[in-house]
Amino acid sequence: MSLNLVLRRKETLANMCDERARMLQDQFNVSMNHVHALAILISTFHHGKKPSAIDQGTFAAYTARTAFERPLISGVAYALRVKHSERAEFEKRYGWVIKKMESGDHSSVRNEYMPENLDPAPTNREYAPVILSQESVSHILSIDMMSGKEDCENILRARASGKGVLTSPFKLLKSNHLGVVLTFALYSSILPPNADPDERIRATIGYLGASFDVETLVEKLLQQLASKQTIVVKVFDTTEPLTPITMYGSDNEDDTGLLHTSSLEFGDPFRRHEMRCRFKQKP
Ligand code: WA2
Repeated sequence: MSLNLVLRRKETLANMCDERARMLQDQFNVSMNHVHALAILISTFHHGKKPSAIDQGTFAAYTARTAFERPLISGVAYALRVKHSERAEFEKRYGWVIKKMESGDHSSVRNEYMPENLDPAPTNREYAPVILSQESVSHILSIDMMSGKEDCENILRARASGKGVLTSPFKLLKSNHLGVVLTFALYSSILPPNADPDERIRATIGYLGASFDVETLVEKLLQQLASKQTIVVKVFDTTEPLTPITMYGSDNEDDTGLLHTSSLEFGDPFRRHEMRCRFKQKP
């Protein structure tokens, strides 16, 4: 192959990869901004009004009608912070028991993710039961999100930082698809931007979360470009550079030589991500 052809091929791959990375990053960022706005909506109309102006019905209707604003998100949900001393009162008021998240593989029929099949959350210092959810993720209603490893880590990091934070890729409940969860903490008062972590933790009243179904929604996004025959796209969480975690794409593909890596910025400075693209066929 002539040098000229190699260079042209390399440039084509770089352009295609950068274009896809930019599209994904843009859709990620608009989705994240809209989830942030939903957190403010709950703060204003649920916590800020007595009685609350939002219940499960209005939240489900509003989030369904605004789903187009969050193209990569399969569902949003709101979990309340409940201290152990408030648990009995909370369960009486809502008329249900705080449930424990089932761990491991939940793809089988036995593990069909219905809140009524779940065990009560074991005693803990505090809980984060889901009280409002988009219909698409109603299977997490009443579940204590602090009983799931990835969700719990996200909750702790979100409330100490005051920023939107992301989990590393993991299998989401029910769908069993690879994805990540985005979490924003809600506070009892408007905190100054420089509030310290302890002050933030003390003022925390709840957590707004969104699940990015990366497996399904990135596939849909890439299909719009109709180039699946040409290149293979993968997305990695490279927070630990020596052990990248696959976020999108299958692991075994032929090595066709050329590889292009495009940077991705998903807005959580604690995590690194990148897109890697290859041609499907050798020239
Ligand atoms: N939402 C949807 N599916 C999930 C999930 C989740 N978390 N975790 C595992 N599968 C209510 O951070 C608070 C949403 C978590 C928020």
